[in-house]
Amino acid sequence: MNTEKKHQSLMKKHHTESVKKNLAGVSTPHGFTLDDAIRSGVENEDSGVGIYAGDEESYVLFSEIFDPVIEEYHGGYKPTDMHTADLDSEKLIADSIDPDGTFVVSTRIRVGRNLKGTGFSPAIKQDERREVEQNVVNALSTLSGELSGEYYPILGMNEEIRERLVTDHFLFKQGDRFLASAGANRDWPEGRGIFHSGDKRFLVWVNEEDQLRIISMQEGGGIREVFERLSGGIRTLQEKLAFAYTDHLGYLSSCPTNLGTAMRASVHVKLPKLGKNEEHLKRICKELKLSVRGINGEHSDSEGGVYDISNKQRLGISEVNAVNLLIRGVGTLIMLEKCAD
Ligand code: ADP
Ligand code: DAR
Repeated sequence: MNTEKKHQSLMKKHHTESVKKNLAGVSTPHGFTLDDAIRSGVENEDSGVGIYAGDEESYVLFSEIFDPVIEEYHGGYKPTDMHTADLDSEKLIADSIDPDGTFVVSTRIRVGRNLKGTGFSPAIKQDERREVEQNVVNALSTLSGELSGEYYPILGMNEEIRERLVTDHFLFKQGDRFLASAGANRDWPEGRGIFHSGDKRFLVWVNEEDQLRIISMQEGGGIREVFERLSGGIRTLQEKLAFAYTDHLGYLSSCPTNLGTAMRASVHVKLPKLGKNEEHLKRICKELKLSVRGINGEHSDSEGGVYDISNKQRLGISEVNAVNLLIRGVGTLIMLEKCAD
């Protein structure tokens, strides 16, 4: 008999009889219901969170379940707390995460954004997704200098080019089973695409898990350059696009794990000695408020002793503070790697 306790997602934990009773029959302006929101966690019993928002109204109308999920995932963030944004690179504590250039292979910072008043990936209809794509592409055409580039729809993209972009960590694949259950893969690949600058150091994913993933990345540990490129791109885009934002939850994302800054700042870093005991490495990272991933995206494995290390906290922390936390944490990991046998 399988005696192993079934993993319980945050959704399952907070999907109480009161929630079921009070939210039955409630739907958002995009026709999104509680059953729609929890479907991913119901269909994927190994979900860690298991709930997605279909639009900004989901976080208000379904707050009886979203609030406790958010509070538990984001380290006690209360329904009355306020989020503050800060993209001032002057407050960064270092120019490079690895000045000697011996451990950090590459640095990437991404933020998620969704357009105000629209359906998010689990609820958006086909015509609205096309409209979002067009509005974003129009805004991308205003980027200049090192940020200027081209938009490439995935629909009709040469398969060899698409595969190479994914292998080289630039492009996204169709959503995983969690996103599929959430409805984010409907009409794939129509309305999805990638914008990138000539040097592929500035990229924007269109209509992946969020409507925009704005990305700055480069080889090495030059965190200040990566941050300033990203904040410059965000500044230009928000002159043309209105992003869904509230003082309480910051930038609104389809998955509640990405609220607030909606930022994941990551390095691919060589930690072969610490990696010999991955559970110990994960415990150290937890202490440092860092997440550990493999190097080919979420749910992937490490390769060659290289790990994807990033900030865990996204909400209730500013962008500069999240990046400074990564800088300090990776510095500690590199020191421990040097001391390890
Ligand atoms: P997200 O896009 O939500 O940050 P993923 O873990 O799915 O997260 O990463 C998306 C893609 O970006 C993957 O191909 C991954 O390998 C790549 N990636 C993430 N961090 C880095 C990094 N520091 N250097 C190079 N590629 C990275
Ligand atoms: N796999 C889902 C979502 C976790 C966070 N990752 C995102 N949003 N890509 C889960 O509930 O475990």
